[in-house]
Amino acid sequence: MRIDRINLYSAQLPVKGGVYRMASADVEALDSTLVEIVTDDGFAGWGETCPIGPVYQPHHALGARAAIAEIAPGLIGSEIASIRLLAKQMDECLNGHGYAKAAFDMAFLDLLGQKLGVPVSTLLGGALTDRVPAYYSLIVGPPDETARIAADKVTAGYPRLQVKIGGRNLEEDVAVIHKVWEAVGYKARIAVDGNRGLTVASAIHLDRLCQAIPFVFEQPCNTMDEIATLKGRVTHPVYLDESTEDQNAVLRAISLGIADGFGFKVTRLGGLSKMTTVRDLCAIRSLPHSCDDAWGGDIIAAACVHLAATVEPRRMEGAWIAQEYIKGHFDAKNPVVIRQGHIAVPQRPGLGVKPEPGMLGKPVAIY
Ligand code: 0XW
Ligand code: MG
Repeated sequence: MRIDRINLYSAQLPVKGGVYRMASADVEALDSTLVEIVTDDGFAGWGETCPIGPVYQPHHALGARAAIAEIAPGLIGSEIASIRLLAKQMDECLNGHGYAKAAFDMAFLDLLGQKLGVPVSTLLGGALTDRVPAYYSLIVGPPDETARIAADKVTAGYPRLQVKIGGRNLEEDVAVIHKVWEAVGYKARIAVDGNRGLTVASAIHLDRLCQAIPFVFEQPCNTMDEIATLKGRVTHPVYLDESTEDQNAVLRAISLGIADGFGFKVTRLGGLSKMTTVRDLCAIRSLPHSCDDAWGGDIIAAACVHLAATVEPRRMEGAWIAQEYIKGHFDAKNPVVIRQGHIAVPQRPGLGVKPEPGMLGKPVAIY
């Protein structure tokens, strides 16, 4: 099974409802990048990377495609057998750019799974469940409306809610947290996500003003150093998300003892294969985490769910997929869907999803 051709596609994903609002940015449409690896024995493997705009992380759509252009020619003719060898080959073509390499890593695993007749979750060590919990992300919004949506989502079956805050006055952020708690109470676990938007001082005030509400405080401040200063000064558990830019950042946060859990994103960490390492580090220290990505269609959704299925359920914070905020699916026959707040793990070989032929239009590049 050798790589014969690589097709590169771009897909526009408008945000359902108009805008997705976070402290760090408002986004209205996302530009997703997909790779299709075609092999000499007639298989096609898919990968995807979809930064949520150019300012959320040091990632952007054109950057992903430029990195792929640097790597793809060097992969033609390679055998799909050892994922580690393929990773080494990618590193020999381009330093860094894990979020672009992640799309290839997904496609390699998709191909290997199809060839061996096993789902990707098996290649990642094996599934512990056939259904993973999802969580709903409530965008930065007015307190009453946010609380109403929160209650609806709990009724719909979501076991966890993420409440976005930041980028506005403290009073509104505190009010939103109280209102959501009054609306859902213990019926859902709550994460309050600052998306890097608070100062250390605001984070400390918010923590005290919401003292009795059990939530985890996700990425309140911009840098890992700022977050490190919160240790011992806030009472809510602190989770890192955007600061964990690579495996080393995760290792550092765990060894410094400054993270009580994580929001992990598959592409940011360099792909599913690299995610298995941080998954296992978290297992050693009993640290909970999610399995998310910044955005994306069915390919990224499937990747997150396969990985989530391999995490010990008591530490699984949920898989976030963009389904609630995008229209339709790349794979209408076998879509990755949230039902009653949970997602069935694809059981077909490989990722178990394929964009319908022709739906992505012509490739933007062929290697
Ligand atoms: C909820 N998410 C996983 C989706 C958006 O990219 C933001 C992100 C987060 O937790 O920050
Ligand atoms: Mg987050």
